[in-house]
Formats: sequence, structure tokens, C-alpha cells
Amino acid sequence: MMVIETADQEIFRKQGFIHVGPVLTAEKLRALQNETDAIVDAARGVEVHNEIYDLEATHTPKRPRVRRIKTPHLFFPVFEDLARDTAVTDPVADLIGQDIRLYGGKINIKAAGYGAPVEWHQDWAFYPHTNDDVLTVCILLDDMEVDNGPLCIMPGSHRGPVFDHHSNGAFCGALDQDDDSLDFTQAVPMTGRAGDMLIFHARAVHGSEGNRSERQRRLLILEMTAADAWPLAGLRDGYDEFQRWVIRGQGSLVPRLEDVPVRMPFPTAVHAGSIYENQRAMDRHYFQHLDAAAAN
Ligand SMILES: O=C(O)CCC(=O)C(=O)O
Repeated sequence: MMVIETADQEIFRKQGFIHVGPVLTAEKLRALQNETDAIVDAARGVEVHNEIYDLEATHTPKRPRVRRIKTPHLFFPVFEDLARDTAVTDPVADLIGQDIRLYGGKINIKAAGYGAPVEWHQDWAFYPHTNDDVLTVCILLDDMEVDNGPLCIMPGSHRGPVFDHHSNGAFCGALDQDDDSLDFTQAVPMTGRAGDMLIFHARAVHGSEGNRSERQRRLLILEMTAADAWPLAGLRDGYDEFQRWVIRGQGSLVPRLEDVPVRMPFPTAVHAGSIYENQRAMDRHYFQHLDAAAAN
């Protein structure tokens, strides 16, 4: 049975995103929130970014400020279980078919009052594949509202070019703002309730401002691809790991090749480790960064 009806699939193909609606029971949502809280608490004492934590510039070991939990599905079973749950993969299958790979994941945490913005970009610029059945699947861990740094998406941009994400000759994970073909005032804020799922196409241009509100905004992001989409930059962790993350259906040794626009993310970013770090190399930021002010 379809979760995303044919008419809504059409809308997705046209605009590049869809608000699927609630996919978690209250109990499951609470479990994910509690696990996230515990992981953030455990950042006390952590000095620098590591394989789990990406930290705000104003983080200190005594006053932990976590900006992102990296690849939670690799370290915390509750997130792997969720990614494999049919409540999550059924809607994805409606859009890209039954054979699905989890390519990556993260929890972006926009803390109340200072949580960091994410500059405009296309996920596709980070990980182009042999075909673009590549989706970003978001599960809201808190209500996402207009004032707590909602993810905003440029409708229809997934059908356009892959933009230049380079600055001073290296990948910087953000759009070159000299390109005036995009009017960011047209971006749609993806507001919703905790427990909702949103899906957008990896080629869609998106970003989010800092969190000025008094409510945190945590967003679990699962990058999912058709299992016959192969990453053009190669297998990060080798073949066995690549196939281990086929979370539904079958993997394939026959990549599906489509005529899709591609730009490779090389030379690699000057600041490595996360999109937030990559974007530090940009010359001009679009969004205001609130963390320095909040540290005082
Ligand atoms: O958390 C957000 O608002 C944006 C997420 C995003 O685009 C990313 O992490 O690549």
C-alpha cells in the first residue's frame, strides 16, 4: 500500500520536497529525544570535534554545546532501528523504489538562542551518485517553527543545475552567492511537529538560519539512496560496509547510470569534519551566526 499517493508523488517530483506527516508513536519519539539528550550530556568533558560530536565554536568541556551528532546510526542502535523501520522506509520506497541504502545520517541540533545556521547548499554537491534517486529524509525531534531555525527549501531547484560549492579553489559546502539565478526569499520553511517526517530531493537547494527562539530544534537526517545509485567519489568505507547499509530490498553490482548534472567536491574542504566546518571557508555568509553573541 502506498503511503505517498500518486498525486503527492507528482507534487514531490515538481517541487522537490514533501511533508509526509507523523511517523513516530509518542513513545518512540520520547525514546529518541531521551537518547539524544543523553548523547548531548555525554559531551561534557569533550574538548574537540570527534567521530560523534561536531561542536559549536563556543563549546567548552564545562559548558558543552553540541551542533551535530554525527552518524548516530553507527553508534546508537535506536537510530539504526529507526532507519530500518518500515514506518520510515515505506514513504521512501514510494519515491525511489524498494531497494534502499542508508548512505549517511546526522542529528543537527539548533540549541535555543544560538544554534548555528546552515548556509544554502545542495546535498548532491557533497555526494553525487550515478543516478539522482537520492533523498534526504528528516525526522523532527522537536517542533520546527518559523522562529527556531527551520529547514528552508527552494521549490523546484532539484530540477536545475548543480551549483558551484567552492570558495578560493576548494570545496566549501555552500553555494557561490554570486549566482543570481536563485531568489532565496522564495524558500519554503518546512515547519512541522515533533515526530513528523519530511523528505527532500538531494539536488534541492536548502539552508536554515540560526535559532533565535527559546526552543531547541533537533532534526534527525537520514540520507537514503536507491540501492543501485553508486557514489561517484568511491566507497568511503569499502564494499562490505557499503552493502551492509542496504536497509531494504537488495543491493546491486550494476549501478544505474543516469544523465544527471554533477560537480565533484574536490579539492576537499579546507576545514573538514562537517558541513558547518566546510562552510567556515566561505567568503560571504548569508545567515547571521549567533553563537559568538550568545557566549557572552
Ligand atoms: O539542519 C538544518 O537545518 C539543515 C541541514 C542540512 O542541510 C545539512 O546538514 O546538510
